[in-house]
Amino acid sequence: MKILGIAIALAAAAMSPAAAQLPVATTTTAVATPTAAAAKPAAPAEVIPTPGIGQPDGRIGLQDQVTPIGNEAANFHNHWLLPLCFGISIFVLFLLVYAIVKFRRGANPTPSRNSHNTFLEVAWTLIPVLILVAIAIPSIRLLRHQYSPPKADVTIKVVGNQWYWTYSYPDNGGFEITSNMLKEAKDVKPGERFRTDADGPPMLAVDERIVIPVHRVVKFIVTGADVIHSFAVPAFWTKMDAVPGRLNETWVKVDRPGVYFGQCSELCGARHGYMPIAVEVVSDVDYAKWIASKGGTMPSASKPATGPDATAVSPLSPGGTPPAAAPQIASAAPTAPVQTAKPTTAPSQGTTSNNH
Ligand SMILES: [Cu+2]
Repeated sequence: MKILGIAIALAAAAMSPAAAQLPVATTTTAVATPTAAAAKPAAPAEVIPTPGIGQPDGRIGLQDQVTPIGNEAANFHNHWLLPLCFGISIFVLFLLVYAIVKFRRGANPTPSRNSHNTFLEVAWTLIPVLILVAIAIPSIRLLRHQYSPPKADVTIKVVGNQWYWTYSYPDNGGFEITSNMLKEAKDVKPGERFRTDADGPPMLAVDERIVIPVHRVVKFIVTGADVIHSFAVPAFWTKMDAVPGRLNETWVKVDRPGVYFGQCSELCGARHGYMPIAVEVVSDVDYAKWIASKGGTMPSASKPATGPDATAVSPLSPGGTPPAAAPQIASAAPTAPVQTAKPTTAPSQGTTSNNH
């Protein structure tokens, strides 16, 4: 009910020009602490995207996969489904051409009177059944792996909005970031931030990336604030609808650090094509630094989780719930309110987007 309430509030707010302000305001109250005056720790340097990894580069086929599920699914597709489709298509084409040529009227003035052939009938029933079984077994195995996720180390709530994404980190103090597409230099007002190649390709780069730790199980809880969106990152083999009033869940475990791009994949209105997704995958240490720079806390962190051993001694998530996070916020020294952690970003651009 609480989530539904938030969704309704967001939907209502989306009708006013101040829509994008709301998530920020809510977040600020959530993490405001007596330590608000403390200096904001520096965020780790932004990761530069690698061309051809986590983004389209003109090649035909699937993007290189960086999750175990993605690898399993891509292997199934590339080495089993695709050859099978190709083989069946070629075989049917051969039969067609063979029948057209061999049994043409000119070569057969007296047509054959055959109507039954037991061997052929058994074969053309049995072989397709075997092919379907051969597809079903790896397919169901893949589904089982996909839908039985390991225990999550990090949980992130993903909300689709017209037309930007907000991400909140309930395990890390509940702060929220708003992610807007970066415009090209020619499209911005003087002084406004624009896209550079360090941010990513045009139409995919965003001002605030989601940051997740490498080799960790990250659970995404996905919902929509206004209409149905879809949270999709091709290199992770992830695509999950963001439906208002409903919580969907998906997960990833990324094997290599880097930046991976995706897009909203459900037609959601006029600027559907302008709400990309960018995920930055970093080491545990950099993840803890980034969390601290946003005013968040690491679960069960009695000391600031910025040292090299910090994440080694404290697992990223003990399965903590939001109430458990409250004392952690108070005990973590280098926190700052999220408002100060977002100097250049979303609210203004979010509002701009809505005005288009
Ligand atoms: Cu959308």
